[in-house]
Amino acid sequence: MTLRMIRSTEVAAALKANRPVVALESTIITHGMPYPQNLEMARGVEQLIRAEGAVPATIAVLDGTLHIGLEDAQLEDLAQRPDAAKLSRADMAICLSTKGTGATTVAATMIAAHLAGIAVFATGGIGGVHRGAELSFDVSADLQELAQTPVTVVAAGAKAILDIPKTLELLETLGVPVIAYGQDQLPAFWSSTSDWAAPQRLDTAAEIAQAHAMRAALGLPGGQLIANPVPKEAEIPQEAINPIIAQALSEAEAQHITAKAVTPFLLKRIFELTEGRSLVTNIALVRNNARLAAEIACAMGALTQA
Ligand code: PSU
Ligand code: MN
Repeated sequence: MTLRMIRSTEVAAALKANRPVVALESTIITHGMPYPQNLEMARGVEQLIRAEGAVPATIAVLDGTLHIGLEDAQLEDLAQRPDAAKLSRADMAICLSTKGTGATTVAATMIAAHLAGIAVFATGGIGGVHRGAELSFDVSADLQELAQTPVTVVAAGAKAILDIPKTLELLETLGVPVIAYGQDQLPAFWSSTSDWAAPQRLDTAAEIAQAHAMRAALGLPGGQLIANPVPKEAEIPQEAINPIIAQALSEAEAQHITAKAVTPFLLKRIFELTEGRSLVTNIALVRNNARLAAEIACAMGALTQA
């Protein structure tokens, strides 16, 4: 079997010229947000990255081909495909070999980005250790991926629907640096702060790029997680979101939602229960992460030229 991988015209040109590229995932488009806001978000994020002087590479599997960068018509089509699979590390090869179509999670996007030579990736929030994981064993494959694939992932912390302290413990065990950007506390996705201190803090994109390069110099596998707080004006404070998260979680339990369906179910219920406010915040934080990721990609480029 040969892997069919196509780089968009824009991405191919940027990689060839060693210009900064930022990878973007597609599960957030197909499973994380409703149409048409998902498409607007995806297009807007790509534009922001270009405005910062980098090139966006949205990653997905379309009819058995791994795409690194989507043309606009492909993006538009994917945003309206309810049948797109949710692909993590375990699912990617089968989707490709059976000529399927699917959107990549954080884990799968990291794998594809690394394969294509892209070192920075922006998303909303990574998957992590779910609440009640001591019984359900529900721990996202995103965490192990951060431990083994050398991509710097910019997120707004772990999604607040998760068990944040357990997620931090596991990331520490796996040797993944968790770096809050510009503050001491770990951000919690919809909220800019949480009750937990971040293990590390860095204040500039250049420092983040240097830390990425130093990990490689040490011969360490794996990436880094950058926890970038949602802008204050767009956040939903913890006191407001926590009871809604609790309700969504208890509904998921009552309806026996398990495995891959858990995260999309919770995001959808929180969207409904907040009457759309969670989506406004989600879009704001993704945009904020894209901006920082583009700055980091530019700083990495400056490092290799130095
Ligand atoms: N961030 C968002 N919305 C999402 C996700 C992240 O703002 O939909 C997706 C990512 O693709 C992440 C996945 O990898 O949720 C985690 O799913 P799970 O918990 O099943 O591993
Ligand atoms: Mn899971």
